[in-house]
Order: sequence, then structure tokens, then C-alpha cells
Amino acid sequence: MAIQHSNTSQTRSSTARGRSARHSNYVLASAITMALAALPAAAHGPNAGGIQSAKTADGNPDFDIIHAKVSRQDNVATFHMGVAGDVGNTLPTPAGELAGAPAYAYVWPTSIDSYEAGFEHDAGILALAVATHPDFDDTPLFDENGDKDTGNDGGTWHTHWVVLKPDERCGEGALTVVDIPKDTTPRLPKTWPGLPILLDSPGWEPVIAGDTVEVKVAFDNATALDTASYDGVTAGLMVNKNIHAPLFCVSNVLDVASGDLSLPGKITPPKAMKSQ
Ligand SMILES: [Ca+2]
Ligand SMILES: [Ca+2]
Ligand SMILES: [Ca+2]
Repeated sequence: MAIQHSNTSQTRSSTARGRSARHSNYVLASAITMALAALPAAAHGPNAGGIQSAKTADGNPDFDIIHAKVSRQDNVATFHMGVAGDVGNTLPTPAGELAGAPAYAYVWPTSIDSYEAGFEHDAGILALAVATHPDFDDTPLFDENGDKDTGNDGGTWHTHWVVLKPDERCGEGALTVVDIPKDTTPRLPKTWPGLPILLDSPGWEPVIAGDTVEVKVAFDNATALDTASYDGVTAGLMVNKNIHAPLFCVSNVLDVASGDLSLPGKITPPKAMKSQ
């Protein structure tokens, strides 16, 4: 009896294990199915909305935009970009000096009034940029590479506000970071790094994770974002070889999320508060 009981028990146990295993398999399969269904969004979160961009056959995948999005929660906007390759994986070759120094940047041009980032009203196209340029440091208040020197971080990806305008001297249809004419004192952000261009080094830290980059930016007047639109751009920039105006041209547009810089993205408003 004991053996029979034991066998029965074992059989029951085996059956239970079989059911359990089948259940586990079912749960696992369901989870995989759900994960696969969510994959395109999860791979380039935060998910819904934003501008979707086609993967291009040629060009550097590290600058091939797949998705760009700007959303807002309270007074913080999250700037997100996903690429086909790896964000930050391709670095410029140093020029060895400021003249002709190259930069690469992941850029979100916006329709936000430049005033909201500390510049004059309507000074040009206000754009957030995550950039690197190994030949010079323009973040005098920050030590992005963590070596206790605030003057040597140009080669570490960091964040700027830039104000852009078309300037034919940079090339046909090309943009430049707007120059500050000599003997003028326009309104500037308090973290302006001292270069004679409409550039800010606000210290918002880019979070780079494989194929995505995100920057969280706090605003004084976040409601100004809710009527704003945006685009996503990857680009090479170059300091003027004679270090004269235009000082910092957008020399090489690598990809534009919308394809035509029409700023079709609308900044996602905050999620509704849950009612108590
Ligand atoms: Ca693309
Ligand atoms: Ca620095
Ligand atoms: Ca440093």
C-alpha cells in the first residue's frame, strides 16, 4: 500500500508537475508574445507618439534616427531620441586646436521661444543638443568626465541649448549657432559659457543607453512647452577655421527625423492626474 500510495503520489506529483510545467510554458509563451508585441515601442521608448523615422540603407547607423520625442511632466521635459546603431558610438576626429574643431550632436530643434531658455525672445530656432567636441571644453561649471577638472570635458557627451539661424556663409541652406555681435549684450542664460554665440551649457545630463539618448530638462515656465513643436536631427558641426563669425556652423546634417525639418512633433502634455 505504501508503495502504491507512493506511486500514486508520485504520479499525482508528476501530473501536477506536468500541469505546472505546461502552465509555466504557457505563461512564458504569453510573456514572450507580449514582449515581442511591445518590442518596437520598448526598443525606442518612451513609446507612443513622437516622430518615427525610417532606417536608411546607407550612412552611419549611430546617427540614423528611428524615433524622436519630447514629452513633459510637471516642469520637466524629457527629450528622447532612438537611433538604428548606438548613440555616442561614433566620435569626431580631433583637429588638435579650436580652429576647425569638429563636433557631433544629437539635436532637438523646437519652436519654443528662446526666451524660455534664458535668451532674448525669438532669437532663432531654440534647440537642445547632446554634443561632443574633443578639442575644447565649453562647460566651465561641470566636470562631465569626472576627473575633478572642469576644463577638459569636451570629449564627453554633454548638453547644450543652442539658438540656430540659417547662414549662407555656412553653406547653402545651412544653419549656424547665432553669433553675438561685438559690443552687444543680449540676454543670456546664467550658465552661458562665455563663447560669443547663443550657446548655453546648462548641465542637464544626457542618459545614453545603447540605441537611445534622453535628457531631462527643467523649465521655469513649463506651460510654454505645450504649444511647442519639435524635430530630431543628427549633425556634424565645425568651428570656423579662422575663429571668426559664423563661429560654429552646422556643417553636415546626417539625419532629420521628419525628413524636412518641418517640426511635426508636438510636445506631449503631462499625463492627467489620477483622481483620488
Ligand atoms: Ca532615419
Ligand atoms: Ca567642463
Ligand atoms: Ca573633467
